[in-house]
Amino acid sequence: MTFLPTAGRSLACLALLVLAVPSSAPSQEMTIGNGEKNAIVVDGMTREGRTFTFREVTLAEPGWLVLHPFEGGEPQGEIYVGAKYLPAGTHESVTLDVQTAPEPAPGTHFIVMLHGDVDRDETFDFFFVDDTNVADKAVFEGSTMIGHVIAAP
Ligand SMILES: [Cu+2]
Repeated sequence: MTFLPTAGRSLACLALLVLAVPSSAPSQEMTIGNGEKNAIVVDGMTREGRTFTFREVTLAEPGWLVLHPFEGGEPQGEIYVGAKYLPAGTHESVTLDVQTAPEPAPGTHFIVMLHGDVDRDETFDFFFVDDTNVADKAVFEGSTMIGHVIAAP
C-alpha cells in the first residue's frame, strides 16, 4: 500500500483505504461487501442502546466482528469501538456492543467488518504489524474486504 505513503497509520486495517481509493484505481480494485465464505448480513440489523444485532454472520475461520467509528465523515480504521469473538461457522442473531464510545444516535455511521483471530488466542490483537495491518488482520476474499458501512438504526 505504498501509493498513499503519507497517510500511514490512518489506513490501518484498510477500512479507510477501501473508501479512499476510487474504483478506477489501477490494480488495487478493493471493495467492501460480503464474500462466499465470510459474510455479515446487515439487512434487518437492529440496535438497542449500545447493542447492535445482526441477523447472520458467517466466518470461514475463527475471528472477530469489529465496529470502527467515523469521525468528521471519515472512517477511522485505526481504532475500534467494539469487537466480538466468533468461532468459525454461521451464527444467527449476533450481538455486538459499542464498548468504548457513547451510545450512538440514530444515523451514526460505523464500519462493521471481520478480522481473523490469526494466532487463535481468542484475544483481539489490534496492534500494527505494518503500515496498514493489525496482527488480527482484516478478512478478505480476493479483493473484497468483508465489511459494510452501516448507519445506526
Ligand atoms: Cu477493521
